[in-house]
This record gives sequence, structure tokens and C-alpha cells, in this order.
Amino acid sequence: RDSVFRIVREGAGQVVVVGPANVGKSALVASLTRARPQVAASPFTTWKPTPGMMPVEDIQIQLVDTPPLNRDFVEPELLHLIRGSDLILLVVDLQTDPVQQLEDTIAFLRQHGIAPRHLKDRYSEQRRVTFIPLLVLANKSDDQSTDEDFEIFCELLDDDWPLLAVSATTGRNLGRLKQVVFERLEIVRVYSKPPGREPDLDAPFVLKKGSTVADLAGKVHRDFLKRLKTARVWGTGVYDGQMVSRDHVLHDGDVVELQI
Ligand SMILES: Nc1nc2c(ncn2[C@@H]2O[C@H](COP(=O)(O)OP(=O)(O)OP(=O)(O)O)[C@@H](O)[C@H]2O)c(=O)[nH]1
Ligand SMILES: [Mg+2]
Repeated sequence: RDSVFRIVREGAGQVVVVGPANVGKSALVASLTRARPQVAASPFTTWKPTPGMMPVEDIQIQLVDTPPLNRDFVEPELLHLIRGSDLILLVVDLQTDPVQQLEDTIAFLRQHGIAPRHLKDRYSEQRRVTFIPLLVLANKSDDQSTDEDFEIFCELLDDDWPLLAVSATTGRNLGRLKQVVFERLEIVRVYSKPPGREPDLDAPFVLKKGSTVADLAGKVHRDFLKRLKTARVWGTGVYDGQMVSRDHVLHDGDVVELQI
């Protein structure tokens, strides 16, 4: 069944941008990607998810703008989209009671069986909860004049929330945001090198942290996994061109020559 709520995954990860109405979710997606979701001063502007690709160094990460979550009615498919994502960016408006906005949104997600991964310990009793890494964005942190508000926001929160002050309007901390998103996705970029040739440094393979040479081989080609004999690696924890086994764990930036 076709639905506007079904967003096809693209790139190195799917990141959903969620939160109350009017906090600047669409403005953030518009400033970080080439997507142009409607931005407006009145609440409840966005009614369907809109994806865009955010370039970070040499990869692309998918950001998905979503409708506000504090409506009386929520599309089950929107919840499905959030549950299936790799990271939640929970946006609040630093200038409009951000503590309340954060608490309400977390309560809403929890009600629908979605919880931040860093609070996993506390949910042990509850059945059927999906834990997703989550980062709080205090948007509308436009310039130095908002720094004090941000400090107060941090002090008022009773938990250690991973959070970042950003501004879609002035672009403040958006570079940092990209970096943090990349880190929180827990991925590594690996460059493949055909034997006797230069590595292809333009198009990395993106793997989960902890992936091995065998995982890479499976990703390059289904046949490679079966036929893989050995591999040589240039990068972290090896000497240049070191022969490694198929269980060797790869690191961000490694160059790998698969020998089949
Ligand atoms: N000062 C300031 N205003 C912002 C910022 N980001 C967004 N806005 C303004 O906030 C209002 C709402 O922005 P949107 O991006 O439409 O907010 P939204 O969260 O997508 O809203 P809904 O789709 O209704 O949920 C608009 O008037 C934006 O211009 C920001 O960083 N600083
Ligand atoms: Mg919007």
C-alpha cells in the first residue's frame, strides 16, 4: 500500500525530526538539506513527513521532517516511521517553555512504546518498548543573547539529556549538529580497493560500528562473502596493507582490499 507516511530509506541512516508544533522542525530540515518543507509562523503547518539528504563529510544522512506530535490524533504510520528510525532528533523551542515541551514529547512517545535509548535501564518492567537513540535540539538558540536561557534549560532538566543548542535561522551549531548526528549513528566508512589499483575514495561503504571484513564483503557483493580468501587493510590498528582475517573489525576511514 502506498502512503505519504512511508519514507524509503536512503543514505547512511534515517533520522527523524520530531517535536511539538512550531518549534522549527521544518526550518531545520530546510537548512540542513535541499528539501523545502513549508515553514510558517503558525503551528500545525506540516502534515506529512518530508525527507531530505544531509551531507556530512563524504556521506549523506537522511533527515525526515514530520508533523507535530502533540495533536489529538496521531497517524499510526508516523509512529511506525519513528520506531524504525536510527536516531530521533527531538526539537524544542528554547523560547517557549522547552522543559515542558521535552517532557510532553517524551511522555507522548512513551505512551506509544518509544523511548530514548539512554534511559533503557528505567524501562525494564515495561513490555514492547522500542529504544531509539535520541538527541534533544534546543532550537531558536539564535545567538549569544539566548545562552543564558539555554543554561537555565539545562539546569532545569533532571536527567542528563544529550542536547545541543541550535538555530535554523542563524545556522548556529548546525556544523556541530551534523558531526553529532554522524557520531550517534555509530557507523564507520570503509573504502574498497581493487587489488593492484587505487582505492575509490569517493564512495565509502557505510557499515555499523563493529562490522568485520566479512560484513564488508557481503555488502560489496553477495558472492564476495562466499569467495573471500583474505583481505588487506590500510588504516587503524594495522600496518599498511596488513593481511587480516575475515573476522577483523574495521574502523572509520579504513581502506580494504578484498581478495577473492
Ligand atoms: N528565531 C528563530 N525562529 C525560528 C527558528 N527556526 C524556526 N523558526 C520560526 O519558527 C516558526 C515555525 O517554524 P517551522 O519550521 O514551520 O516549525 P515546525 O516545527 O515545522 O512547525 P509545524 O510543522 O507546525 O509542527 C517559523 O516562523 C520559523 O521562521 C530559529 O532557529 N530561530
Ligand atoms: Mg513543520
